[in-house]
Amino acid sequence: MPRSGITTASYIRIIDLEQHQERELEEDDVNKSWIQPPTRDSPQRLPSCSFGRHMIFICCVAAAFLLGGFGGVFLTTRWSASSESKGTPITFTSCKKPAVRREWRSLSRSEKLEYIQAVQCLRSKPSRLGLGHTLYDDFPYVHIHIGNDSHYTAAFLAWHRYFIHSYEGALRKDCGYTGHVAYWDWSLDWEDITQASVWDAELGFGGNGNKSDDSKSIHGYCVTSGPFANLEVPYVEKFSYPHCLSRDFAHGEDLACFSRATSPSSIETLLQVEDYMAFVLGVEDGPHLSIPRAVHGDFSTITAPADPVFFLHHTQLDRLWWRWQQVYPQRRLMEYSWKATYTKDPQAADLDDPIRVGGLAPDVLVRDIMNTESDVLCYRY
Ligand SMILES: [Cu+2]
Repeated sequence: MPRSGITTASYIRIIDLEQHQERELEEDDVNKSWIQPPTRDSPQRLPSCSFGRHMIFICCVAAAFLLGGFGGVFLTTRWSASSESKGTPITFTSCKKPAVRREWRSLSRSEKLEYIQAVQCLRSKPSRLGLGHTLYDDFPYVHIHIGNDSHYTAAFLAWHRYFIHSYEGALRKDCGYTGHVAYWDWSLDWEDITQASVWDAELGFGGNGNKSDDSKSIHGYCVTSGPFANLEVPYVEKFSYPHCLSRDFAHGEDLACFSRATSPSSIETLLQVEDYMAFVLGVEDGPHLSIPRAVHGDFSTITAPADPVFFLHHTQLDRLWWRWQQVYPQRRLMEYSWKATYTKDPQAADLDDPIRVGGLAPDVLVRDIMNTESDVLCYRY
């Protein structure tokens, strides 16, 4: 019997948390995934650089680039309710000395070890949501149950900004970490992201899945080296499916294809985008998806925060947004438009929309976190 993976999906017994019963993982469950990774069994590993419905968004981004020169307002007219009509950026009073988030490889040996130990510590703390898993597991849980609605909406960057902040809060308050979350600048590794220092077995998060390990995995193989070796992950998306932390690095053409969106020139192009919606889409469909597609395993599911590298990846995406905002801070620190949620008939996004992280941290409004140097956040890059 095949072990795991999409083509073998019908063999996986899962606990459906919504139906409260055990059943088989069906193809349809997997099709809800926002990555839809292939398996090693599929004849064609991935359609090379084209991804079904995501192509629509890529086309939107391309259109935005084109329209930019002629007044990109056309694209956002329907969703333009909130951004500039709400006036100038708010001045914050209590953020006097913002924390500076740093790139992973700039951390000293002891700083890296302190970060890794704090992440491991989350596994020894009870769920803040009162669920039967650890504080570590609260994050993938909240990402699938709440954060998923932010994908392909105005809230994508904002929701994840606050989600990372909540994670940093847990590392510091629950696990005594004295530093700040770090980012992985994959544009420095884009020629082979599988060789990046974040995968180090001692001063990183472990490397590729181990093909000779037979334990239950998802979309890859168990990570058996490093500080997160044989880490037990309770969920795959909304389902109970205890398995090991899994990865299966892409290689060859696939890897080259995925890595393109993380190259320095791609990032520079992205930072030139004028319009907020086009920028968010460009980040989400570009580098945001590249890394999960290259890593596979848990990272390629919506419970991706089960892989600790998720947070370094998303902090880098947050840094891109910060850099984009810093180009025209007066305007962009309050620029927020498009649709509010990923539903059939969504409302226009508004700066007064709530950001909820299910009790991991207090609810806030989008306007509270647009500026990283707000009283709520207080950090910079
Ligand atoms: Cu997400």
